[in-house]
Amino acid sequence: MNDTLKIGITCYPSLGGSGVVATELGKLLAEKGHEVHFITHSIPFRLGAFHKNIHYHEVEVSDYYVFRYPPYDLSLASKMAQVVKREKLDILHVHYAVPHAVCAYLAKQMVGEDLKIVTTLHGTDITVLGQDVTLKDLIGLAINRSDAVTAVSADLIRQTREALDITRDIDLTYNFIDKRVYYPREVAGLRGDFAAPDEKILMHISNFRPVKRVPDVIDVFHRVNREMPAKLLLVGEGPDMPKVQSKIRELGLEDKIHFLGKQDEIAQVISLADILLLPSEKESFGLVALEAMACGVPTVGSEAGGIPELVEHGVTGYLAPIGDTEAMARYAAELLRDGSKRARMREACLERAHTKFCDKKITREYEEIYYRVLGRKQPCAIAQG
Ligand code: GMT
Repeated sequence: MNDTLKIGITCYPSLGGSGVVATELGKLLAEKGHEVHFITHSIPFRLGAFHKNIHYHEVEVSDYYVFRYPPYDLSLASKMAQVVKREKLDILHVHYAVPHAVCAYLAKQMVGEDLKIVTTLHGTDITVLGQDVTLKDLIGLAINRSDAVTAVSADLIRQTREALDITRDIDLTYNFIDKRVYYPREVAGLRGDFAAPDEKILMHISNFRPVKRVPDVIDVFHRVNREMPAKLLLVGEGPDMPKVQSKIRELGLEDKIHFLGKQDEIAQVISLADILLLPSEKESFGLVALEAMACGVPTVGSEAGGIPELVEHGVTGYLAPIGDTEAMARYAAELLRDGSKRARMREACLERAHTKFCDKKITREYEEIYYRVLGRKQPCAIAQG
């Protein structure tokens, strides 16, 4: 029997941290010799270079004129079943419950019990959609029928139990970053493009959805800027952009804030910052804070969801209650004034990112789950790899 596995991965390929983590996991699994099959509607944006163990299967959706809405979920379930049968996959690992875990359940009905399903919960699939009466029971079904369920923070496990009345085991598997990509970059030359030598740089990166509370970012920056020369760099875009722009105009901060839009080279961009701001209202994990941590940049943000499991208050950043922009600004200003504290935090950030959230460690945790649900013994070489 071959020791390595054949793993299908489904995720949102074109947006969000869940897609990033799923793609990075697939790449690391492939590097370890597993055969990885992405089953998605487009090529995951972080997939990068060709790798012999990585395959991509595009989900095509019927546009038959009778359908008012193209039946993506049904096409995905059928595609999953086809790929499982043809490629003899052992596992389908789906990221984000809706619709992926539901589709995987349907695919399993088509191919039989030998197929094992691992579902990873990422955030609003539980904290928002789990409250939606039109989806709640379906999400509960998909979670209960998965062979293993993982969540990216202990807080998300707690919320899953509460929102959906789930009692089954859920494994905690934190998100991770690829340390070959996320490390402090040399950007001294670039800093001058955005800030004068005496100015501090604060940064926010998100999809500008209401849950991110980007107006709070502006408020925190406004308070910090009253105390010291500073610039704010905003990375990303999304629905709250008009609200954010009008708040900036209202406060007369146009000259102090740069919009960088969507960026690919996140490690390089984050390395420009002295502090990352993350005042979210919901955040099951907050991958961007881990990306910043791995680049040596502390986060000042809210205590929402899983953020306190990632950012250790007073050690790798500072956290305040959701909406308490005054406290966040106070913490940010204190840290920006104190160079030696920033240097200590930077070291603590690097240490924490590379130990607790180490890519190799977390890939091994997922592999252990795969072998467990398959009832197979994990080969030593893979466990130690
Ligand atoms: O749940 C979402 O709104 C989107 C999702 C995503 O695809 O980025 O974000 C969630 O998953 C990320 C990866 O695990 C986490 O880092 C984010 O904290 C989480 N977002 C929320 O909980 C709002």
